[in-house]
Amino acid sequence: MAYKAGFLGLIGQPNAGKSTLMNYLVDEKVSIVSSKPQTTRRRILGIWSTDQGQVVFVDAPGVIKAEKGLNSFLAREANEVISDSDALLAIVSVDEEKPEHAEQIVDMVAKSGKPWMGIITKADIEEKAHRVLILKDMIEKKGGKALSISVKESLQDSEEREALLIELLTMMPESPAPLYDIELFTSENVREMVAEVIREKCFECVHQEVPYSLAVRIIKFDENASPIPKIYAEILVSRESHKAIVIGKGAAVIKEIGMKARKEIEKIMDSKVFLDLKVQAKPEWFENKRIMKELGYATKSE
Ligand SMILES: Nc1nc2c(ncn2[C@@H]2O[C@H](COP(=O)(O)OP(=O)(O)OP(=O)(O)O)[C@@H](O)[C@H]2O)c(=O)[nH]1
Ligand SMILES: [Mg+2]
Repeated sequence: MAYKAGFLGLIGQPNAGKSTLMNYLVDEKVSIVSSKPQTTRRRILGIWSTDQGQVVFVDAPGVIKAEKGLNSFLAREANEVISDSDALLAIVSVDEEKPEHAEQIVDMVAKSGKPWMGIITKADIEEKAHRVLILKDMIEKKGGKALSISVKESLQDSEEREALLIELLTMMPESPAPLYDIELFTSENVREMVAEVIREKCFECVHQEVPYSLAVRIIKFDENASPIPKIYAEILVSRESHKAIVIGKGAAVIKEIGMKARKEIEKIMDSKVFLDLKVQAKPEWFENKRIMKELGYATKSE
């Protein structure tokens, strides 16, 4: 078989399980996950390499419609992933509230004219299990192959994972060489991963509208500090009232964010680290082009 390599875009509604699926497929925590929608904000690559080829998964923000600010960036990212990928996965969850939303995703993907497949996620949720067949039927009627998956149950089964990966590889175009170094499992650098982990913990520890207008900026990243690496990061919020929420009573919330983030950063860096978090209110930071660019929330054309 000829060597194959390409980009496989993951398209779905917010919270459908795209990032979870990508992490499962590359068998590494590459993209952050939370129980809240709109967790992923820009495309994140997860790479799987084998002797026969390479699949570069492109995890995208969930598909939303928005004209302004940060959300319009999210909307554009999802659309660009559709046009830039070699093949697509339509990710639909059994717990999606509105069935027409799942259909809308499958339509978008089918319309692209690219090779595609439908993946039904969260098949382990018993009360919603009857939806697996309904979704399968809908996907097949639109001309795609459908597969249901539960990351919760499949986690241990590396054979099932391997079989799916091989199948996904067949959707990739022929390529003279891998697109990325075969040793890599992501194109993200450590600094970017650290910022995302901190943001993930904010999604976990802070509620209501606060996490949606919050961003994380690494201020100083001193890997060679003695005796342990030192990381200074800033949590940007858009209002003073949000700042108080992120800090919490007696700084309880920020301490929890810091502790949870540090544990995970230590795993990524394979070393103890010093982590300093500051919260800064910058009204409407998402209207500021320079900050948006610095955070990676700007497209090439901006
Ligand atoms: N029960 C169950 N939960 C799942 C499964 N896959 C994902 N989840 C949960 O669904 C939630 C959303 O998962 P994400 O991977 O962050 O979803 P996403 O599609 O990347 O969401 P956005 O980035 O916000 O668009 C998390 O709480 C996951 O733990 C699954 O197979 N079974
Ligand atoms: Mg995501």
